[in-house]
Amino acid sequence: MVVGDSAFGFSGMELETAARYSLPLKVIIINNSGIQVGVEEIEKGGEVNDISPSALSPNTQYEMISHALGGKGKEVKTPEELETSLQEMLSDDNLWVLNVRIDPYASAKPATFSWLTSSADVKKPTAAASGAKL
Ligand SMILES: Cc1ncc(C[n+]2csc(CCOP(=O)(O)OP(=O)(O)O)c2C)c(N)n1
Ligand SMILES: [Mg+2]
Repeated sequence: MVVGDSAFGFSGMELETAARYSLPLKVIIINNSGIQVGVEEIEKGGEVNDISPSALSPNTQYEMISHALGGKGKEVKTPEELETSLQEMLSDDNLWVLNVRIDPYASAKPATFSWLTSSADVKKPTAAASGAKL
């Protein structure tokens, strides 16, 4: 399962379900420290009222939740670590969480599905091109 860091906040405790049923679920968290923007106020040590509710703490060790449940997990910060950690995770029969720390300021690639985003900078496919019938 590939999930954003904020989305993991919505559903992360389902890892307990996976652990309880001994399901070797593999979770890859794409961690950009929140919902796209706002982390700069946390990094500057800003006042609580200056911190956007869309920003999440960059140093949250999401992978430790898997350890707490008897699974395994790693924080990943480089492409090389991603490759070795993916290989380790996929050849292991445990519950796993990879906390993949990416640049919070990285721009998003254009989304393929127009219903997935309302960003003004995303070029939306036409109804014909997307195959939409409505
Ligand atoms: C159950 C549920 N609640 C709320 C939303 C609204 N929602 C869409 S994207 C999103 C947050 C996305 O943040 P993140 O998972 O960190 O991904 P990012 O955009 O940072 O890549 C939310 C709350 C949703 N889609 N589903
Ligand atoms: Mg995010």
